[in-house]
Amino acid sequence: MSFDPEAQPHRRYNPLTGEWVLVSPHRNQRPWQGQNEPIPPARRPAHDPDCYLCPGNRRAGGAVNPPYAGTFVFDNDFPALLPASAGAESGADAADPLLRAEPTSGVCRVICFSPRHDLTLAELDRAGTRAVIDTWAGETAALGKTHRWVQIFENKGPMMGCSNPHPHGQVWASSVVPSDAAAEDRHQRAYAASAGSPLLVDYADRETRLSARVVCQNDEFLAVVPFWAVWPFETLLLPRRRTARLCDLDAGQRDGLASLLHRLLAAYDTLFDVSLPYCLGWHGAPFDDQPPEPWQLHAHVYPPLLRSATVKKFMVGYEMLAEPQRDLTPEQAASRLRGLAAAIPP
Ligand code: H2U
Ligand code: ZN
Repeated sequence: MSFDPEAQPHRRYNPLTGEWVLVSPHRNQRPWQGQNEPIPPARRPAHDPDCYLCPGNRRAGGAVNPPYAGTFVFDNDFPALLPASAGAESGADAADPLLRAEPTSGVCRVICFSPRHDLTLAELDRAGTRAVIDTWAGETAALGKTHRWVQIFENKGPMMGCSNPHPHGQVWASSVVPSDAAAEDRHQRAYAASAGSPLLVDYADRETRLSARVVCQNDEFLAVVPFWAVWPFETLLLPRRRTARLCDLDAGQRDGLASLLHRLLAAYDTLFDVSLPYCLGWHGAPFDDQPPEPWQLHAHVYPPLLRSATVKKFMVGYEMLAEPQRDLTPEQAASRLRGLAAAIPP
């Protein structure tokens, strides 16, 4: 770089999506001088008789949850996608290029991470985290048989639109590869075709060598604040070995991921003395007729907070009309998270 990225405004390129982010480090030389406002943790019971997701309780749709002891998956009672009905996929009308629509079908499920109403993913023990990873992998394999895209995600905290504090995530599987996944697909295929190796495998090598954006790592996984991060404390989780999809992770990788995920999420919870809200989701190779090799499995974690438990980053103004912008540099965010992650006991 022919400029000082610590002091001068510059743009950074996201090679996964083809989008740019404006970085304005001069606006925020000391990003942590803002007050941290601790919020007392809300104590929750281990079982809440009014929770739709707790074992043995009745859901909003009327079904009763079994007395589950590990993870528990059920079909969303209010799904955004519906299974294909006969002939529904053939109704696309391309007659007017300005008024395009196409039918789409799919399945939406809810994944309860634990029967314990009072825990978060960050607070599960390693066997509990591993069970969540196994469930994510199992759902990916099962739904990938009949859908092109399987999106695993967790919305955590009311700030991220999460409807219930019971630890849970979702899986939406669709007949089409959605827009963001399609962009990552195009960029990873184009990169692999010209470089001869997967984009995110090369990127992980680069970040391991440079270390400035590494938050934590072990033999199987790496967590970095990506060079092109948009959200202040955004991270990207990458396997060290070539792995196209969640269901391809072997036992050693799953254990490594469980331990890295715990360290990262526990560190996040110490950042602003609050159980950190975030959106976490996995991207792996689509289940289409293309070879999966250009893809490297990865998770994006997007926490919305900027300066304290109560000050979030707003994606407004320039972000909505021009392109995303950040003040705190990814290197500053990584350095802060790295310190917190190092203090988490294994
Ligand atoms: P979120 O907290 O991320 O919104 O996920 C909760 C999902 O659980 C939501 O999609 C579903 C909602 O439709 N749900 C049920 O399927 N049954 C219920 O009884 C409550 C919530
Ligand atoms: Zn509950």
